Amino acid sequence: MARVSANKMRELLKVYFIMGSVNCKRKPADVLEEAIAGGITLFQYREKGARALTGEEKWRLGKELQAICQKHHIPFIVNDDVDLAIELDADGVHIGQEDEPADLVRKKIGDKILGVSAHTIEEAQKAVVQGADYIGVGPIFSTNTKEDAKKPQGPKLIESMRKQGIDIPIVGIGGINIANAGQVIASGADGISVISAICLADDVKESAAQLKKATM
Ligand code: TZP
Ligand code: MG
Repeated sequence: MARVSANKMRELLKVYFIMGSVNCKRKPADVLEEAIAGGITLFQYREKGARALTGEEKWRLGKELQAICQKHHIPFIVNDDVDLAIELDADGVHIGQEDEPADLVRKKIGDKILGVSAHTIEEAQKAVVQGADYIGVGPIFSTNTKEDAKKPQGPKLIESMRKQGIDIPIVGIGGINIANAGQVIASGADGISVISAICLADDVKESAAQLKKATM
């Protein structure tokens, strides 16, 4: 397969749901099924933090969630763990600035989707050169989900990246919910990525659907 086109990537980023066992109060497979029913467009398996699964168990949950994504034709992205992404033959991988350099990851994964977290214009420019298909920008708003999150940047960061000519697909992340999702899109993002706004919602399907509406 060829590299995903930028236009296709922009579509996939609309409602990007990120989740691991640590984020869920219920069975992750059920949460994912409901989120897909609500209309999410992309999924990232992010098994991270205290009490995160490791080894065989991490692999097994990944396999289970990937099968659900495949059934519904939702691309399955693995966070950080390039080896796991290759082992599972995932659709892509998402890496941060502390992970292996993006150009080396690109060499390892071939045409799979490559996402890179970027917090500054310089990081964004570098990700483009190194072969990212999209960048994740944030935290936009304050978040309780990521323990080591940087200071919230507000939608202005995305706006200034666009003004400075960064035209790669961008997804905003961090503290995004139904009420503020529109601001993120208005700032120039192609989509929103969320953990708690879907994972911890009373009605997961409805919340995913409302988030989707907010991006249109
Ligand atoms: N990276 C920056 S903020 C964040 C990550 C993984 C956490 C996003 O979680 P939430 O619950 O949508 O704020
Ligand atoms: Mg990382």
